[in-house]
Amino acid sequence: MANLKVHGVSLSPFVRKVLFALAYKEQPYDQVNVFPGDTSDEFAAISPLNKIPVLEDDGFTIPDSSIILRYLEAKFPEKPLYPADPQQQARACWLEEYADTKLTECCAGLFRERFLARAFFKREPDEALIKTILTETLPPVLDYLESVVQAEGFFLGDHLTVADLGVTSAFCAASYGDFQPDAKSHPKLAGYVARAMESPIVVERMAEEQKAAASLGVSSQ
Ligand SMILES: N[C@@H](CCC(=O)N[C@@H](CS)C(=O)NCC(=O)O)C(=O)O
Repeated sequence: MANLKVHGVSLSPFVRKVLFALAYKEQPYDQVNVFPGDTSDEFAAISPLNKIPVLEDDGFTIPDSSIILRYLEAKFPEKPLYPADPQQQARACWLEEYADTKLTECCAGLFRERFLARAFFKREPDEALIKTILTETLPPVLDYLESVVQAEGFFLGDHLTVADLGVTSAFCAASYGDFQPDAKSHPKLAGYVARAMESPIVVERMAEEQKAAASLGVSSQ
């Protein structure tokens, strides 16, 4: 049994971000399937904002995916996720934050309406909301990412950073909503997302998610 435990379901973009980091750092873990919105006293005690994920390490608990990534970096510094250069590090953290907020808002909306609506909530998708995301909310976000992503390699160039984990996790959510950036309008970003989705850690995680979703009764079939 692993000392590390991740509380949260795999389909959450923030849980996925942490699971990417654990896979990259080759750390075994156990997972406790806590759903978003868990209001139990037990969960509130380890997650004061009632959000997933929470990381548990031998009895120590810490919430929030970005803080968890910093903890993992401090505890397992091999294969760093943060550039040593202060400006590159700040950029990586900013892009992680941008992905966690603005990008995830759009991608999680597509995931919820195009996948979860029927598969989990047993309702019809909100087509008006999907249209607003695709035509109004998401395009400027894609424009911004296109202006900062590198044409080759990882998001910031030669090394994988927390920016990659945040951005890729959000686009994994969007992929459930059949969305990926268009190579005509956003060629660098489309190339980056295609490379990221083919990387072994992402391929393996998405395969695990299919199994996790089936076991949680979430299925598009
Ligand atoms: N900043 C947090 C955000 C976590 C978050 O919003 N998690 C969602 C699930 S994807 C959640 O638990 N929502 C429940 C709620 O807001 O009540 C992080 O990075 O971990």
